[in-house]
Amino acid sequence: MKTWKLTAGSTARACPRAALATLWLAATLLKGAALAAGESADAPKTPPKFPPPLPEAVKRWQERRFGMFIHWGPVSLTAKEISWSRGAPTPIEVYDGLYQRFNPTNFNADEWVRVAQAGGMKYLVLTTKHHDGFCLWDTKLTDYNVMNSPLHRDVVGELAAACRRQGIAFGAYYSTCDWHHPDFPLTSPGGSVKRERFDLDAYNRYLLGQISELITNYGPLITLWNDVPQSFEGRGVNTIKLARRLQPDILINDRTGDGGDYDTPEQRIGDFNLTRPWESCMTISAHGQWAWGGPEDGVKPLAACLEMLIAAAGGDGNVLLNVGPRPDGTIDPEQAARLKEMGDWLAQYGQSIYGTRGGPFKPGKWGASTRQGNRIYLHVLTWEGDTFRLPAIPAKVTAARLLRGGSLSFSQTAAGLTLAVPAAERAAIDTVIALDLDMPAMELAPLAVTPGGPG
Ligand code: JFZ
Repeated sequence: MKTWKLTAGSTARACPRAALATLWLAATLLKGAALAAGESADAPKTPPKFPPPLPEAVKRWQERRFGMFIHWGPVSLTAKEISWSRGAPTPIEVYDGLYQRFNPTNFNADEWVRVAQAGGMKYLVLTTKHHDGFCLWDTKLTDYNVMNSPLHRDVVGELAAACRRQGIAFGAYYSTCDWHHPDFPLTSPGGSVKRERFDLDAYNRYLLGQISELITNYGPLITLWNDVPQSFEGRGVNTIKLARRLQPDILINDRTGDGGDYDTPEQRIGDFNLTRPWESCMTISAHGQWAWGGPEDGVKPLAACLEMLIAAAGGDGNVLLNVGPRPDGTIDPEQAARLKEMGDWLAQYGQSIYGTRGGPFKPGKWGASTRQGNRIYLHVLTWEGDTFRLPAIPAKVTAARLLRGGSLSFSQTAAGLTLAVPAAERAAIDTVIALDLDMPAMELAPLAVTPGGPG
């Protein structure tokens, strides 16, 4: 059980984010200890508190594999982190007044979607409301929204429509906690300050009302992406029930206060898991910032970006890669250019990512494997010599080839598989090899590849 409560201790005041992270980690460790102590899969199952997702909805979402996360709002005017900079370094009154200057006249939803498409991304998730409480849509439930900024345009509505026009799925990030809302128990900085007066039931009604607006006015949504359910344990079930009632095929992430349909490892790639769906959320920013970080923020190298996607697909997970658009409404050309490079790679190798499942060879330093039909795709990232060895599989490999062409030698014995690709034939980042089998690749049990890389 994850706990999201914050104690208003001195550490929390000095560095709320770090304190929050520590609590999160402690909860995760406790959970691990409980599992080790025998609370295993065999333990009597408590009935699920909410209806499960539709399996076909999970499957369609997994097949997309790669999505664009967008963190945006008036905070982009400061180049500081969204919500976490409210209170420190930006004084609360200053932060809360930013929307009065929020006039990103170059915002063009179709252009954002084009950037996502060029990056090979198949869905898009926008921060409709982050922890700072500002709403990017025409909500009837608060005046603290984009219609009252000089922009005076429904950003969520325009983006949802552009996604529909261009055939990409749209999802809504909606922060569970709200450090601006007077009924929410915690406020800035970082949710570390407890309000004297609050009304969590009233806030929960507000949250449900807003989620209802988002699904009804801008749906169908591929996902409802809740975040940081401080004080919300036991209430998430209401969110999930409402969302499922309004849209039976919606997916809901695990940050509602009561879990959800998929896990969301943050700023790291999830572990290999074929049973529990997951999606890693990652920043393209070199400094790990979610919102616009200014012209010096920089982007991660192409190799790092592709390796995220390859390791995630190999572990059977998705990647939601974040951009932070600028205060003028455009996506930073440096971020867009990196995405275009990823899209160019996917245009060549997409068949080894989209619509595949992870395994059977578990991901590691060596690389990763994906599979579909009677085929395994090997993504070899690290070579130690020309030869590459893999453990034996109970299937006959009928053909082996380099996906982009070129020569490859291959043999299969009872001991395993041996592949050799001369250095000149290897790709700079990822050498993709297709192995055709005499049976469905999903029937193969997962296998670890020797640490340090085979060969
Ligand atoms: C959360 C947000 O706070 C962040 O701004 C961003 O939106 C990201 C996708 O999600 O990040 C978190 C959530 C929880 C912790 C740390 C960062 N935590 O509990 O330590």
